[in-house]
Amino acid sequence: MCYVYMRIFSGIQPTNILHLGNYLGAIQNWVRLQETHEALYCIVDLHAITVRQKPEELAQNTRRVAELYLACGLDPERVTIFVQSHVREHTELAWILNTVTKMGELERMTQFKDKATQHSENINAGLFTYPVLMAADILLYGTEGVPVGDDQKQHVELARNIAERFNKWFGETLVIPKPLIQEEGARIMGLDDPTKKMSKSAPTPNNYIALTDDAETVRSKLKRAVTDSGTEIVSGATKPALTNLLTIYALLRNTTVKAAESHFEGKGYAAFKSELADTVVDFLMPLQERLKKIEANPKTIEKILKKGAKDAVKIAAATMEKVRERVGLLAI
Ligand code: ATP
Ligand code: LTN
Repeated sequence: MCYVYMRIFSGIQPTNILHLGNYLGAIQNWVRLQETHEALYCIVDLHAITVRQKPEELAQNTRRVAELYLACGLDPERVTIFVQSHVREHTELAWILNTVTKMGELERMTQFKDKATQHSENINAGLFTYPVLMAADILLYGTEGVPVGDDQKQHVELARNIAERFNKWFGETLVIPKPLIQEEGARIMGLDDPTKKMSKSAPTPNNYIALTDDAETVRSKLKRAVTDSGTEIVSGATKPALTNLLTIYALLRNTTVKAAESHFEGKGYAAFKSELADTVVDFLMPLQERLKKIEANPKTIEKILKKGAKDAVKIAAATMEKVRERVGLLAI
């Protein structure tokens, strides 16, 4: 077998509980990639604070994301799992990269525009330079591939531009990364509004299925989920809601949307939604069982995060040494 062995890096913000969009758009791919790649998976707590967080909840959410990484199938023996703020080099490189990034580039970022609208009471400088910190995350590790959902493509492209400019100004230093985006599931839409992505900071929990939702909650959220006009269970440009629900069904059943459409031919919305709910529950229950076992052993997570930070620092510190020298910062 021919393996492409390259270093990959990705991260999730501990802003709330993870949802099916995070799993199908990102983590499911991360689990596959761990077999063939050298992977670092980060919990990006410094990104999370660009939106106000309750301090007592942030630490808890950070631990919870680490637990969910394991429950979803990431293997700490194979991959490096760590918390962004435990590796100080992220903020140091971000500062230097701020000086290589143009205001206009950041003004074009659609996530900034969305978040600035959502949080108009707190449009802070960190929210604006968020993509620079993300570029630092990626570039610190000589990352070649960044497995993310479609919404993050623009940020990874900016990281490429920043790296190219840095190399041009200071000489070949940083590896140019590529986004790794799966075709299906790259953008799971909200259950209450299929024109916007499923998001953990959506105004209502009816927007998403959290990985920790119990069976009853899943059924009730899917029952309420918006559908399109008509009676047939089919996907297509004029059927955004059904396309989304069929995609979730197909991805969890390891089948195609086409096959799912044939399966539901002649059946109504109620039958479809009920089978979809069974599918989601069958996926979530074993995951939640694993989560319970992981939660019962808090020391294990602490050990994994400590070891992860130690391994990450080794790579990050070496990159920073090179970067400092290239930029001309005095060494002592
Ligand atoms: P928020 O909405 O609070 O900004 P989020 O739900 O978008 O958060 P992130 O932490 O920003 O979650 O994203 C983690 C990963 O999950 C990223 O790779 C992102 O691309 C992916 N992702 C997030 N939402 C979706 C979605 N609806 N469909 C597919 N992938 C998604
Ligand atoms: N911005 C990303 C989270 C994130 C990330 C990263 C993803 C921060 N740093 C580095 C990949 C690589 C998001 O909002 N999903």
